[in-house]
Amino acid sequence: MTVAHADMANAIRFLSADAVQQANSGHPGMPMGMADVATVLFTKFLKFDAAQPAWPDRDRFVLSAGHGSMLIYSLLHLTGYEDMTMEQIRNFRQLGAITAGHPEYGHAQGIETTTGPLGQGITTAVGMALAERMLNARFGDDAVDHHTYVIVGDGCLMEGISHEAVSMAGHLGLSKLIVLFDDNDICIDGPTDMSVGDDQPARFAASGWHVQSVDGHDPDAIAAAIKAAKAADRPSMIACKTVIGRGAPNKEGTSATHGAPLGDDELAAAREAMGWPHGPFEVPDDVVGAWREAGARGVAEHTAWTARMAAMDGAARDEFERSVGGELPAGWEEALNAHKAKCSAEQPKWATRKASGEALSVLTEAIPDLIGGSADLTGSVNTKTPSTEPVTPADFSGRYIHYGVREHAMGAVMNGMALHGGFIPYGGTFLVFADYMKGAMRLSSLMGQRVVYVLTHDSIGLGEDGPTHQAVETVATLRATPNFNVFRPCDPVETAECWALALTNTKGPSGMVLTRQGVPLLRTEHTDKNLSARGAYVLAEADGVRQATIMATGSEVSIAMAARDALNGEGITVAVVSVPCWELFDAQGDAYQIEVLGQGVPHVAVEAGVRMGWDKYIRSHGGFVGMTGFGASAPAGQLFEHFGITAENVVKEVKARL
Ligand SMILES: Cc1ncc(C[n+]2csc(CCOP(=O)(O)OP(=O)(O)O)c2C)c(N)n1
Repeated sequence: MTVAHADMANAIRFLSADAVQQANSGHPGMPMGMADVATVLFTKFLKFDAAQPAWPDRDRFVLSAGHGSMLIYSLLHLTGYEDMTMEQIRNFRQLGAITAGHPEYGHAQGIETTTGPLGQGITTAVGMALAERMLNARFGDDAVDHHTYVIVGDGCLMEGISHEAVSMAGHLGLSKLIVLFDDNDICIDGPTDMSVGDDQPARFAASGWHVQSVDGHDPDAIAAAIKAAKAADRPSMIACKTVIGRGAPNKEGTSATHGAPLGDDELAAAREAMGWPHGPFEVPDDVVGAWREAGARGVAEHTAWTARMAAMDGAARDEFERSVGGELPAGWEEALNAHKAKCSAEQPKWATRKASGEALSVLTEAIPDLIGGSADLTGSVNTKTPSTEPVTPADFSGRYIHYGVREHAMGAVMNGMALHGGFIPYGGTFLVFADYMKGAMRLSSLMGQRVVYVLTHDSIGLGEDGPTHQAVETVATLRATPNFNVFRPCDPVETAECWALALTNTKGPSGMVLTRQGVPLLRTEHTDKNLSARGAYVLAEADGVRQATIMATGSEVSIAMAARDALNGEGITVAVVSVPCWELFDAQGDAYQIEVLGQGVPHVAVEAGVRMGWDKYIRSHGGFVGMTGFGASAPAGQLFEHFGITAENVVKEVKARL
């Protein structure tokens, strides 16, 4: 006996509403409203195998409207994902449960990305859909040929980042991206017409999308629309007209179903109205059986895929497995060490942004998984290399993405590429614009994704562009973000070392904070050892008993060295410590920190940014030379003088503490 669509959808509705009721917290309205759409998608279209959640060629499903997390938890439970037990559903939003308030990547299988900050999901999905096309261009249809489905609400589409995402996907013609819009006219404050009047289908169409509008409670209409979307040669958006909280007789269609449990009485009335006589967390066996069948629908396709992979040329298959597994290919370290040795020998006076570009030339040649890009600042941030040809709508075999002036999308799209697998994305903009993509950077950190943010023009050292462009606080905010490694290398050798550290960290993102202005080469003696790996090290020991320690990062390390020379001239012997990465230094523990910083001697730090955070190193009798406010517009040399970030002031700070 086949189970009716209505019963399948009601299983989602009531599991979701019951879990929210039990937790006394959460959002029942969205899962109840989108239950019909989700049922059609998961039972008829989505290519997945609940028993093998990591199958690389599965379709990706992203719940961009992450507040409706019970929708995905219900789906994962019903389709038979092993870890999504009824116990987990009952423990929705409780400590230790995998059913967190919003879907968290890594907590449960089948959650492809963390969502909750509205707009991130759809943009991350653009990155996944782009990665799919790029991996397809490398390995062919037999290995990679899948769709990315996204559920968005009005909230996601009001967020600015969604405009960047929609525009970018339309431009690239990502035809395997299908967005299902929960078009329910309700958000938290009430009806959406209080705050937005956009014609969403027209907006998507204007960006080159295929658009349709359907009754989101009519399973046949939904199925026909998804079928047409799959056949389209463009990304596709289906506006699904739904009733939020569908089934709750007194609350449906209102924002009362958003963000609060329905209450026992309303929940009982909903059971009555929808013909669902089962108790809380009860799903009848035939309905569970039908859902489990949906969860196993993809087994045949998965088996066929496995057979195609087995028949593939061995070298190609090995390469596919290596890149999807996130392993770096052999040989890159030797190439980078040769580059380091060359820098030490030739001593170029490059800006570190230029040094980064040179290191990337070596790395992108050795590592085909590296995908570069920039938010319309390619020539300034030095992210394009001879090995990375642009990705275009007509050819996805390239390795360089022109993100356009879309920093926020760049961050989220890079997250999507990293999550999809097969690629290590890096993207560049000016450090000060990290604020524009901070939402995505935070999610890279939270999800532990290997994404590298290239952040140039890192201080007043950029000069004439003035205070709007001169980051003073940005490095501190990035350092405050857990699991985000901030690298501020002092010269080309350290820059190469920091790139190596960023690429070998598979558990989180990195920021490469780089100068616009030239810096002298300080690491004149070559070693294959990565001296930046411990976060800080003695660059120049004191010529005698250490009387003080000067520590610095980036372009200020050379100022520290000049101060050391000046102090030496006065018979004061000080060491200079380069601190390219606080996070790695902090991970070393006390013994190494004391060894490097020295005990019982004054510490002076110099960095062309705010002091926040430095006190943990400069401790009680320390000094700081840096910025206390915004910068100014003038040539860089004058600005360093004007703001007192000079060797003379470092000398003064040291002497005042002796
Ligand atoms: C960036 C961001 N801002 C605000 C919120 C808080 N928030 C959660 S849901 C929501 C309203 C979403 O409305 P809609 O997408 O229409 O969802 P529905 O009410 O239909 O469930 C808001 C403002 C958030 N999660 N993310």
